[in-house]
Order: sequence, then C-alpha cells, then structure tokens
Amino acid sequence: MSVTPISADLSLEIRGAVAVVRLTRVAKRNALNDTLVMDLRDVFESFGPAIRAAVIAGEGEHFCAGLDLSELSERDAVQGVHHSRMWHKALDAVQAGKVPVVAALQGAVVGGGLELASACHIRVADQTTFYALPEGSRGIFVGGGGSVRVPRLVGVARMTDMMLTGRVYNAPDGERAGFAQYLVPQGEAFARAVELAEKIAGNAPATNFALTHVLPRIAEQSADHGLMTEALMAAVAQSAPEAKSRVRAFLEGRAAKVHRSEETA
Ligand code: 1HE
Repeated sequence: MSVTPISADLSLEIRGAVAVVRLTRVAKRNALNDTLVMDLRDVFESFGPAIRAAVIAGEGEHFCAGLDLSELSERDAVQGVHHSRMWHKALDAVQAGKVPVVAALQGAVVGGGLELASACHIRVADQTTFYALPEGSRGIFVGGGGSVRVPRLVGVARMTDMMLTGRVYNAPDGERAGFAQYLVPQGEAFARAVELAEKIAGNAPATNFALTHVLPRIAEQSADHGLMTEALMAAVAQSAPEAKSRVRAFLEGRAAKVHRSEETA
C-alpha cells in the first residue's frame, strides 16, 4: 500500500487492484476548486491496467461541500460555459473511465459534491450523510453534470424540489430515494466501499466494461436498439476465455453458488 499525495488537497493510494482517491481539503470541507477538479480528472485518466476498481472518499466529517464558492468570481457567460465544461470533463473521467468507481459518503454530499457522487457507479453512505443542492438558494444552477445525473438517480421531481425549496435528505431518506445503494453505520462507509471495490476488481473486465460503458447507453436507447446492443455485448462478453473458464468452474462445482442475502439495505 502506498499513498501518493497528488497535491495538498488530493491523494492516491493503491491497494492491490483498487485505487483509493481521497479529497484531503478538510479545512474547506473538501470544496472543489478548479485545480482540484482538474487533478481529479488527471488521476482518473492515469489508471493503468493493474487498477481494476476505484474508491473515492473525502477526509474528515464531510464528503464534499461542492464548488469552492470563493472561486465563483466575475465570469462572463462564455467563461461560465467553459468552467462548467471543465467539470463535465472531470466527472466524465470518473463515470466513463477505465474502472468502476465506488463513492464512500459521510456528512455533506452537497452541490458539486453530490454531482461528483452521482458520477460514481455505486454510492455507500454512512448514517451522518446528507444530500442537498444549495445552488438553488445561492442563485445559481448546477454545472457539474447534476441536471443529467441526479434525476437518473432520484427523478426530476426530487431534484426540482431540492433546488426550489432547499430540501435536504438525511441518510435513511436519501438511501430510500436512491442517492445511495448502501447505508451503513457511522464511520463504516469507507471500509464497505473498499470491500465492494475489491469484489468488483475480481470481476471479468468485460463485465465491468459492460456495466460502466454499455448499460448506461442501453438505458438511453429505444427498446429495439437497446436489445440489439445488449445482444452484441452479451456475445462479446461470453466469447472471452475468462467467461468460459468461470462458467466451467461453476458447472464443475468449483465456484460459489448464489446465497440468500442477510442484508436489508
Ligand atoms: C467553503 C465551502 C464551499 C465550506 N466553498 N468554502 N456548496 C454549498 O453551498 C455548501 C456550503 N457549505 C456548507 O454549507 C457547510 O460548510 C458544510 C455543511 C459543508 C459544513 O459545515 P461546517 O460547519 O462543518 O463547516 P463551515 O464552518 O461552514 O466551513 C468550514 C470552512 O470551509 C469555512 O471556511 P473558513 O475559512 O471560514 O474556515 C467555509 O467557508 C469553508 N467552506 N464549504 C468555499 N462550498 C459545478 S457547479 C456546483 C455548484 C455548487 O456546488 S454550489 C454549492 C456550494
């Protein structure tokens, strides 16, 4: 295990096949300034083939307080578009990068912090987590892909309500609404996220590719196109030697069966 500081505000730790990317700007509640947004993009683009899954976490009591509001200076409209597009590129590098990404959430997951969490493939929240889009009360709009990704998690009506009224979702309500897939006791989100990432890292690469790059596209397609894309991806995945050996292992009694889950969330 080695932790590499990318900057004072971001670190990268390699744990076997799992990369842990950590926001370390605790004094500012991990608010994302432009440098941090660009460093995030660079880190996610830098993963080589040995990295098979990633975890993104925030140090301290809060995952991320969103855009660094002190940088919201006098931009004109065109500069504003470029700024938002910079966020889009960075969060695309998370969502459409080489590996599945698990977010470990605690405390504030607000504004751009919720946009970052929404770009991940799985979200694990602890009981202290809360979700909000304070852009509404700051007189601005989301700019980091939130209008595309948040409704896909929780629906247009919830996002509209959050931005119009400042509504904050606590951890249990947020999990029920669809912000997180796992809800764990306080302080346990990171450990669970790493556990999930290690499991994901053991999947066949074709499966992880299908789930992070193909499934989201199928979900956007018409049923007819989606079924065709599914058939093509299924054929690609099952033709890989790794799929054949995994199926053979099950048939020969060497692979785990599916067991009833004890988990409630
Ligand atoms: C910040 C930021 C920030 C904290 N930009 N400096 N996001 C927001 O509107 C959320 C604003 N933040 C908060 O509501 C609270 O800070 C928290 C609930 C996240 C945490 O509260 P708390 O009591 O633990 O910390 P604090 O005392 O409010 O903040 C500690 C310091 O962090 C303080 O600075 P200090 O120099 O006085 O110590 C805060 O000013 C600073 N800080 N959050 C800058 N966001 C791509 S578009 C996305 C658009 C958005 O994300 S808008 C939503 C922005």
